[in-house]
This record gives sequence, C-alpha cells and structure tokens, in this order.
Amino acid sequence: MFKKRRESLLEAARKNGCNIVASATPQNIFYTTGFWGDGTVIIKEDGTSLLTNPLEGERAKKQAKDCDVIVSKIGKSLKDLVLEHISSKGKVCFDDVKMSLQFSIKEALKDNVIFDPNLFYSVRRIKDEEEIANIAQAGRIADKLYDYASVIIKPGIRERELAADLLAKAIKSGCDLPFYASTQNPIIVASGPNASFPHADLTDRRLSDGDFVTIDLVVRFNGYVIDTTRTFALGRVCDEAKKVYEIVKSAQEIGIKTAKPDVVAEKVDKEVRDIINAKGYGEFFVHGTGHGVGLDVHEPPSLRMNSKEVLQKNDVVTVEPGIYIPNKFGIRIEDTIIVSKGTEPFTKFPKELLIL
Ligand SMILES: [Mn+2]
Repeated sequence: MFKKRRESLLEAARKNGCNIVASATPQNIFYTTGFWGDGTVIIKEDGTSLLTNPLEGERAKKQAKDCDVIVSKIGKSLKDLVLEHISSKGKVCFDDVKMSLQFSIKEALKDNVIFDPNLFYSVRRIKDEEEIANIAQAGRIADKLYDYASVIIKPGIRERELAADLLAKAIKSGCDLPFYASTQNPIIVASGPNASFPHADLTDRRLSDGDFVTIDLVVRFNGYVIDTTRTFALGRVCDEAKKVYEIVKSAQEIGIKTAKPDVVAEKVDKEVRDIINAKGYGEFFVHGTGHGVGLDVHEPPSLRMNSKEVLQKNDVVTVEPGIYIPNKFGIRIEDTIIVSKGTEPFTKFPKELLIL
C-alpha cells in the first residue's frame, strides 16, 4: 500500500522533472509511512527514509513502515540532516514547508529543488480501499453519535454540555478529533439564532422549544476524517424554518446525485445553488457546496463556483448546502460521499426533519 502510494508520487514528480519527493507535513508523512508526527519523509526510487528528531524517534521507529528511520542527535538540527540526505542525489519536489526551512533548502539545493504543495494533494485525492474503509468506519461512528444526539437533545441542555457529551462519546468510540483552523472546536453545536453563523462558536445557550439545532461533526478514524451535519428541530418550530429545511434537503439530494465521475465541480455547486436561488434564499447560502475530505478536513477538490476541477472516481467530497437567516436560525445538511456511479453517503442517519 505504501509502496503504491510512493510510486504514484514519484510518477507525478517525474512530470515536474524531479526524481525525489520530500515532505515535512504530518499528513503526508502518515500517508507514505504510517507515522503521524514531526519529521521529513524522503522518497527515492531506491527507498524511503524518515528523518526525525529524538522527541519522535522511538514512536517513529515503532510506527513507520517499510522505510529507514533516521534520528538526529540530541542538540543537532533536523534541517542539517535533511539537507545531507537530499543534496546531490537529483532533483527534489518538496511539499510546502515553513518559510525558514524553505529558504535554507533553496540556498543549499538551488535549481535542484521545487516546492509544490499540490503534488501530494493530487495523489491523495483518489482514495484507495484502505482509506475508504477508514472513512466508512468514521461514518458509522458519526451515525451512532447522531442517534445519541437525538436522545440527549432536550429543552434546557446547554450547547456546551451537548458538545461535551458528543465529544466524549466520539473518543470512547475510537475516534480522534481533527484540528481545523477556522473554528476553535472540532464539532459545531449551534442552536436557535446562533446557528445562523455557519461556523458558530460554542456557547452556554440553553436549547429551547422552537429551536433548530445544527450539529456538524468532524471526527477522525485511523487518520481519516468524516465531515457531516444534521439539523434537528425541537418542539413547536415555525413554518418558515420548516420550509427552509425542505429546501436545503432537496438541494443536498440534487448535489449528491450530480457529484459523479467526469462532472466539473462547479456544476455540483450550480445545481444546488439553483434550487436555493429559485426559492428566493440565494443570498443566505453564503458558502461553497462542498470540499474534498481525507487526512485533512478540507482538501481538493473544491465544490464551489468557478471550480474547474473534474471529479474523479473515488474522490471523497462533502455536499453541504445551508441557509442562514441572521438573528433567526440556520439550517445545514452535510454528507461525506464517495464519487462513483452509484453514489452513497458514508453517513446513513436520516435526513427527514426530526422534531424532538
Ligand atoms: Mn464540511
């Protein structure tokens, strides 16, 4: 499995005139060795090395597969070790790295290095069997979390309590929690007017009769992320919100149906947006329709306006329209799906409006 991924990366790098691939990004190190942590992976035609520091050394030796793990000496810089291993061996395609490291590498290797963050993303886009199995398992756990949410959502419970209970259950169920820079928490629990912010912060607000409650779960299984959202209703909800829920639901269904191999990504966004526009809510659908998911919460391809990327079989993407009425309510429905002829979301939890 790692062999195949490394070969695909080397093949992609050859198109850029390079014969070595290197990355210092934990996701990419994990993708090519099975170790998630600090270090630099260097992939050559004759073998792969993982260079790391004493802090990570023992864990890296235990977890990294089919590669030489080389640990720098205490007090020595990992940068020097990296330069030693890639100099004069050919031309390197390096993943994006910190500016300071980029400067030293460029100074040492001159024309023998290029920096291309898209190389790994282009290969990581198409998921293999093992990756799909991990995302599917994350999806099954997310379904369990929604079952649990539908039991504990009650008038009077605070957003923070609800989030804490769901996070605890996620971790106990074998999930890890991804980091995602745009929000301070890995999951969003937003009720009533707070849900009109697509990236709502957690508050101490107590749920009350008539609320819509958005629960956006982003959990990781074995490295791989599922990103999914359900919006629940509580008690006597108003007719406008019910109507909006049905619009979001039908827009999301069309999005899933449209996301097939060979379709240009912007078409998925357009089909979804057309439905919401036709109902007069276009100005309240304030984000793109979806994004790729994998080792990152957000990765290519992007399903938004003007996205010319062509969807391919075994792309894993989200479809997540939402309508957000300021100061009133917000509704989003999101699934992570695999792009194939008969597309099925990884999460099976029902999308019919559930009034608790
Ligand atoms: Mn998402």
